[in-house]
Amino acid sequence: MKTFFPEVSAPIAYEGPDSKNPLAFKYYDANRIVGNKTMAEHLRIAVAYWHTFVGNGGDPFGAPAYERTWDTGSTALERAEHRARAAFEFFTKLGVNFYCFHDRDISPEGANASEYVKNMEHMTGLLKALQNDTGVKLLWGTSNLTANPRYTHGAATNPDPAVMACAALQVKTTMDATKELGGVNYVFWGGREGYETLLNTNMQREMEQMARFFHMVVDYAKTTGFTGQLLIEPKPKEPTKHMYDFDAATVLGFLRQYDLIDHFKLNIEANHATLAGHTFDHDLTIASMNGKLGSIDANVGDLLLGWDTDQYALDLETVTKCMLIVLKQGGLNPGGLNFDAKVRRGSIDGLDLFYGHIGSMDAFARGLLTAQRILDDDLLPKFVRDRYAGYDDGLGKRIMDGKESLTSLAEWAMNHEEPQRRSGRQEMLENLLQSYF
Ligand code: XLS
Ligand code: NI
Ligand code: NI
Repeated sequence: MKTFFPEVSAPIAYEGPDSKNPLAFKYYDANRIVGNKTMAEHLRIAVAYWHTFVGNGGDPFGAPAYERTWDTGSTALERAEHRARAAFEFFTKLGVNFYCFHDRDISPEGANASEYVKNMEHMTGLLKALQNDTGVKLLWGTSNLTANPRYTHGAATNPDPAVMACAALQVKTTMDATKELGGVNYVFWGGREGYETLLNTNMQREMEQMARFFHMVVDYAKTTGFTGQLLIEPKPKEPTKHMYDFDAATVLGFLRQYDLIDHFKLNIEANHATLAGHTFDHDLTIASMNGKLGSIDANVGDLLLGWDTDQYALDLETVTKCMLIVLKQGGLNPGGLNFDAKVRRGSIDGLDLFYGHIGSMDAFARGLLTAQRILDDDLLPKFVRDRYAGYDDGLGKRIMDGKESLTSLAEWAMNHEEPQRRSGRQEMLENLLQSYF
């Protein structure tokens, strides 16, 4: 049988922190028990089909830069088949259990709607067979509602309802495929759900359209018995200047306003959080404290560049803070860590795809181990708990129990000394965090 990654002959093995083998894991040890489950169960790592097998290294200044061994075949469908076989060879050799796709990543759009549906059915059949052969599972599916020029002014938020109908066809078809493949989540990222200028835009109507669309999605999932978790992935800008799903807090407000809050969770992407002017752990925390952190797009941006560079996350502090939040909420299942990341344009070999994933899998494994140690030691969490202890009893508890009023508190302040000031100990805590690395 043809192999697409001949440079990697055996599955990537765990060799431990002292290994200098670039094709080995130093920290990611799938079956190692951390706390109450294995590393693989904690991390639920997924490969992103689009960046890894479709991305061609092209950018606004240059043509495609990669020559992929799987990008061969006389028809688009044949090329899609080769790509699928390459993808499953990659998953197996890397040793990951999950993958994620957009409809257009796995299957050619075709010349019209019925060709689109036919191609999707064909490719779903092939992916199902490959899943059965390898045991690799689908973490989530999604529809690409950004690339086709018909979506220039939005999909569900387009002023033309005929465009919403096209989006409906894609979401219905992709959700059917996701269900058929046993996918446990379905993601919505609204890249063109937003606007460029209010001179031509009725924002209120567009938001109402988007809400209606999501209600139709919820109804469809119910009637077809798709039980996967529905997820919305916030992003503030790019490709559209103003995007409605700006960040976690904005999406939560939208879901509450339009009575959708019970049906969706969030898929938080690191690079999107930083584009919104937040840190990754800020948006993770907003989602998690609302019981809505469903899944994660694990990547990182470049703070010197102002766009979604989608790089493999390596920074230990960032990944540790992420895993702390995940551990504290008891895990991500059925979500996971989708590596929504790509190699740089100059990294032209298939082998580079392995290096990118290996490095970031190791980083998240270290992040997990470090976060578990931090929780076990209970020094950092205890500091935060103690900081709010005033609200655990006495005056603070009475306030939170609704037993005080503005008047009674004012009187309390009149009868007491100025509050004692306390240091936030930021530098001490930063040093403590460093001591774990
Ligand atoms: C783009 C998004 C996209 C989603 C899936 O910025 O990250 O890749 O994850 O549509
Ligand atoms: Ni993403
Ligand atoms: Ni992104």
